[in-house]
Amino acid sequence: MNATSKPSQPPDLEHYWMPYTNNRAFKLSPRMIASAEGMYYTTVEGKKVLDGLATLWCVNAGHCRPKIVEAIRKQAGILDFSSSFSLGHPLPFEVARRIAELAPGGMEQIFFVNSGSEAVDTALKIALAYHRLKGEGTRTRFIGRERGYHGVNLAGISVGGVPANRKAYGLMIPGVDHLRHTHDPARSAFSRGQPAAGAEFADELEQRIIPLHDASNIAAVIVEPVSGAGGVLVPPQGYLQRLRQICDKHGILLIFDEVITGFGRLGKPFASQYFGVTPDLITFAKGITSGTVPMGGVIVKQGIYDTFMQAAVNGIDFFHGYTYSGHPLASAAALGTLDTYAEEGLLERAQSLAADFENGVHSFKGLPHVIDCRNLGLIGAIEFAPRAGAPGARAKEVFDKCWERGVFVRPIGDNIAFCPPLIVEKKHLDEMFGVTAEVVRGLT
Ligand code: PXG
Ligand code: PLP
Repeated sequence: MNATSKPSQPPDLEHYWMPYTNNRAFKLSPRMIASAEGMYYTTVEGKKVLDGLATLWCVNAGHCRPKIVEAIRKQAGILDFSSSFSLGHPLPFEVARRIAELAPGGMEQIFFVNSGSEAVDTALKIALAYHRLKGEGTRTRFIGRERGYHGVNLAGISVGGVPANRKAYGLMIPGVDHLRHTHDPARSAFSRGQPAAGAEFADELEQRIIPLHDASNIAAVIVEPVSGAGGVLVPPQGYLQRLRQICDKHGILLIFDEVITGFGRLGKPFASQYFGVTPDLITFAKGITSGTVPMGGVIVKQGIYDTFMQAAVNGIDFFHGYTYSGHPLASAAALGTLDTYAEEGLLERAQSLAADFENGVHSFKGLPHVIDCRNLGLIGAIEFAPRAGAPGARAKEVFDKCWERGVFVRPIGDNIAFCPPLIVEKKHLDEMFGVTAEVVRGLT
C-alpha cells in the first residue's frame, strides 16, 4: 500500500511472503483477521471466529487482555529498548525470578531469546558447552524423535522429525539420531489421556542408540513432553520417566521442549510438573507472553549454570545471545501475562476443564472416518483415515468448513488439533466441538 492509499482500500498482497502458507492460494482468497478479544477473532468482513487453537498454541490468556495490553503500552513510553549484552535493565531479571518460582524445583536460571526456535538452538548449545566445560567434550551428538517439532532453525529441524520440514534442507547439522515416535494406534487408539501401552518405546535409547553411538558421544535427548505440531501425541504412561532414568544412567542431558506445553496447557505451570519428571533444560516461548510480543527462553538446572560460572575462564561465561534477548517490551508483556495467569488461576484452570475437554474430543468416536481421538489437559486431536490418494484432504476440508462456520482449528496431516486459550469456558468447548462435529458428520 502506498502512502496515499485510503485505509479502506484492500491491502496490496503482493510483497509479503507469508510463512508456512500456500501463498498463491491465500492471495487468491485471503483470510484476514482485523481484531481479537477474549476467545474470538473478528475478520475484516466483521465475522466472529472462535479461536480453538490459541492462534498457534500460544494465546493462553486469551486475546487483548487488559493487563497485558496496558503493560506493553506503558513500557513502550518508558524504555523502548536497551540490550542485555553487559548492560542490564530491571524487567528481565523480574521475569526470570517469576519463571524460576513457577519452574520445577532446582531449575532456577533463565536465558531469554525471542522464539521457540531460538530457545531450541540455545538449549542445544548450552548442552554442548556444558559437557565441554566438564571435560566431556566428546559428547556432541543429539537424539531427537520422529514427529518431533523443535522449530525451524537448522538445529531444530535436525533434531525434529517432521519430514516436510526437513526434506528440502540437505544434511542440516550432523551427528543426530532419532527415537521412534510414540504413536501406536494398533494398541492405543482412542486412549483417554495417556495411553497405557508403550513405555518401552523409551528403551530404544538404551537398546539401540546408546550401543550404536556410545553414551560418551551423546550430549542430549530432546523431546516434547506431549508433541504438538507433529499431531498431538500423548506420551504413554511411564515413557518420560523411563527416558529420564536412561539419560541419568548414561550422563546424557534431557531437554523438554515445552514451547506448547509450558504455561498451563496441562493444568500445571509446566508439563514436567504434570508428569513428575524433571529434565535438565526446558525450552519455552509462546505462552510466556500469551503470544503478544515475541519471547522465549531456556530454563536451566542450577547445577548446569553453576558449572558455567565455576569452570568458564574469566570473562564471558557463555558466548551466545540475541540482540533482543530480554527485550523490555517482551519482558513487560511477560509480567502482564504472568500477573493475568496468577490472578485468574489460568495455570491450573486446565485441571477443572480437562474432563469436559476429554469428553468433547472423544465425542468424535464413531463419526465418519474418525480413527483416533487423543487428549491431555487442554490439548487434543482427532484423526481421520486418509482419503484414497489425497492424504490430509479430510482435515483440510474440516478446517475450511469450520472456518466458514466461525470456528478456527488446525489441520495437521489427517488430524484436527484443538488447543483453546486457557480462559475457555464450557460454552466455548460446546461451540468448538459442536461445529467441528457437524462438519465431520458431512465428510465423505
Ligand atoms: N518447539 C515446539 C515444541 C514448538 O511447538 C517451536 C519449538 C518453535 O517456536 P517458534 O516460536 O520458533 O515458532 C514450536 C512452535 C504448527 C506450528 O504447525 C507449531 C509451532 C509453530 C508454528 C506452527 O502447528 N510450534
Ligand atoms: N546478522 C548480522 C549482520 C548481525 O549484526 C546480527 C546481530 O548483531 C545478526 C545477524 C543476529 O541478529 P539477532 O541478534 O537479532 O539474532
